[in-house]
Amino acid sequence: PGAIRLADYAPPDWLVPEVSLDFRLSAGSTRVTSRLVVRRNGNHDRPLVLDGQNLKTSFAMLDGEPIDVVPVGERLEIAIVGDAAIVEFEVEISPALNTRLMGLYESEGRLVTQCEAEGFRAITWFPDRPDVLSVYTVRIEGDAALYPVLLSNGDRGAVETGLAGGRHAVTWTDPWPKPCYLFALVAGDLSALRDGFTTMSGRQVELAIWTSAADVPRCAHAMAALKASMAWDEAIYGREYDLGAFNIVAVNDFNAGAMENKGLNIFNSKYILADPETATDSDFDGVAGVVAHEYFHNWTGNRVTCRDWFQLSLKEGLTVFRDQQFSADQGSAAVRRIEDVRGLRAVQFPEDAGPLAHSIRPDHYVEIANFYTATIYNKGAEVIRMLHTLVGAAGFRAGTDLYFERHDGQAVTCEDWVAAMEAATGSDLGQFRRWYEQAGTPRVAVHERREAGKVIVELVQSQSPTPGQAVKLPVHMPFRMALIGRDSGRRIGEERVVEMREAVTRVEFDAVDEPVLLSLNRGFSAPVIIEAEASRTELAFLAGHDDDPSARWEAMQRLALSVLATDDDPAALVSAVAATLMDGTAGKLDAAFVGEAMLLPTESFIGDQAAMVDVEGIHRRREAARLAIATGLEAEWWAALRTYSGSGTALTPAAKGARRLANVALAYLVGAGSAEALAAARIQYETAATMTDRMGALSALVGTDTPERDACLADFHARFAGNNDVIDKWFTVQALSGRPDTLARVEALARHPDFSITNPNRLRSLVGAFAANQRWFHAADGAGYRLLGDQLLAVDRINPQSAARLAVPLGRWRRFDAARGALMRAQLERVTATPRVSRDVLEMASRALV
Ligand code: B3K
Ligand code: ZN
Repeated sequence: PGAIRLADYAPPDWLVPEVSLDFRLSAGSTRVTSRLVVRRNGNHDRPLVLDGQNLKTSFAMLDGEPIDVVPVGERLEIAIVGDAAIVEFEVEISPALNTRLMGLYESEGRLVTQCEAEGFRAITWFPDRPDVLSVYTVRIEGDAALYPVLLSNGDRGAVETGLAGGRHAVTWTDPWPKPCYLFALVAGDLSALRDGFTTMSGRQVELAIWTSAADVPRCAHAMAALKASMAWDEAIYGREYDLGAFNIVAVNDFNAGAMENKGLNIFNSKYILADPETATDSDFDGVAGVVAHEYFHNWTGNRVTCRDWFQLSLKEGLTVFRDQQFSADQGSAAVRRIEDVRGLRAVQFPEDAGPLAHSIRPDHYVEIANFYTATIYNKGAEVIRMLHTLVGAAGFRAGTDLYFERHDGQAVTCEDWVAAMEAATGSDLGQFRRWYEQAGTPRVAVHERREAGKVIVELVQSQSPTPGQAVKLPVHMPFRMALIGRDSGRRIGEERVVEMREAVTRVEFDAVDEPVLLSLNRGFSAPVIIEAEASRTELAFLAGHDDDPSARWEAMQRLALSVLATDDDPAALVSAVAATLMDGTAGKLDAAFVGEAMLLPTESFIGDQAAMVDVEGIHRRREAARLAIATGLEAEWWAALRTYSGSGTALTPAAKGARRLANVALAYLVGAGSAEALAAARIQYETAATMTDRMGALSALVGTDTPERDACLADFHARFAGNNDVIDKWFTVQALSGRPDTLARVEALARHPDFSITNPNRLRSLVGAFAANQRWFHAADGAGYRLLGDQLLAVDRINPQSAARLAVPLGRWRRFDAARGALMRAQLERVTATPRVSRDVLEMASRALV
């Protein structure tokens, strides 16, 4: 399939200032009539080009006269003589048969839309590109019993009741011009949790979160997060909401996490529904983070949108950064930053190091759905964060103000964003723009020496080639660093923000009379890989003393990686863990940080550090270290469990931190294997007041070979039968198990009546999770790869977007030994050789093979 190139971008030949849509809903066959006011854009004689997919067109009219339309593939050309015209269509679509979950589809009897990136073309003929902005009027008519609630973007207008055949209708108008990817419609039997918000200029906004009647109480956390987000965006960015209503709908079948449709956000229910009984602390954080993210898109995405899909990070990187800032402000900023960094390194770094590497502004793609990646989102957010660090909070605000002032109502580019930042702050971001073009993770090698008492540090940046990009130039980045006294354990002097630009940057610290250790890339100020020599003693010291939480956590990670890379006695790690744990119990560190620091790097992350992943060796050494930490500190873990458990259901940072640390303690205790620990886990499982604690006990038990494990797994399934988000957890916890029978269990679970490949969450909960289980997904005989290949091909016929995501883990084949690599490639080749495989999957599998 042909690639689409940034270099080929041309502005739209025709604009569509106004659209009216009329939906006559029915699950089997929905009729959509459309009326487009089109206007020639510029001086040319090219036809109007429209996109359409799976549309049964019953009539077309140009300026009121019927015309014959003959689509070529998924495009339709209409020759127009004047400079403006009215184009009308009636098409028929089938939501019930739409398993791709793009366009209008059915989920649990409701009708919902997903249009980003290119789903609107499955609803009606339209120039389906983000730089065509229109004002929409939408009439929705449907059976009043089946679809009592009818929602679309904007504000509700006329309501028609008592129509023939038990039907009713509602008309919505959205005054804000928007690209069609932000169009949304929802119809169904829904109940709302309602609330209100008064904006900074005193306007009233009606808020509603729609779901089934039974789930309404589970929307309270999302509602609180929505109100907090609205207030935060006013306080921090001066951005006010701009409609009289804000609606959110939770649905169970959804490809992504959520969607920022103007005034009508549609969410994967996983990111709305939460109560202590069914959601873990991290689920609660996920709900708040995604609600905030989608809300923040109202300005960064909707009011100012993307010119073309190459600019996706313009809205996504910026909006992720904004939601990260928001979450940091709401809870423990330090722990939040560590979690973001951990996520970035777990997913984005490997992406940047493999065949799927691309820059945050790619220059070509085959299927845009494949570019909703950790690079666009999370590395994109890191790039924005660096800008924030370079220009400072006030400069950044001046930059965003100017960006909104210049571009409100426009579809723009990453260049427009950087230019606004530059103009508002007077800074030179010329070299900084390379971050938008270059793929791959830069490395920074650190060399340190003393000259006349002064500490001289040389930072050397370099970057390996990535597919299609052989030459890399040095990038401009802020590198925060400080000195820590090796005797005093205190920071010496001020922290420095070094602006690296050249390949080599020399940094000089004034003479100090104490030996020092370097605290590097504090706050993870630049998304790079650090190469610095440090002994285990030095790392242990920094893990106990660095005054920057990210750097302190990083020292512990580096120490763990150093120990786990060898068969050495893990004693150094055990004592560093003990010291941090003691600092926690003594109240010197908060529990959430301690819980975070106690977690060993995952097997995948350990694997990422070496040129070749030693699957069995990593598992064996990590298990041995876990056992050493568990048995060496058994008394301390019991003490921690006693100190930190019983924090109830509160969602304060302190209570969440306590639960985290208590569950880490429980996991180590179960790992040490005493009967008392198993009994404690069983009791915690049974008496848990929160899903965090119930899941904590279940995860600890699931790796054991005990009757407790089987009893708790069975109870969990029975207890939460019918609750989709919780049953997903039941699949995931088993797919991630370290037990040797995991593969067989996953195979059996794939045949379980609750398993379904049509539901993206369920598919991810089992197959996606299993692919992250390094030890058993990478079983030497290739059975894990085969399972993934089978699932991928089965899903592809139903939902190509879901299927394409499953190709990613196989793309890491170069990092494994020849035998495994061949088995992984064999699955990718099997996929590319399958007839009628989707464009989504074909692109991913072919890129993964390179
Ligand atoms: N903008 C949507 C992404 C939809 C994904 C489509 N494949 C969600 C978000 O980033 O907010
Ligand atoms: Zn987004």
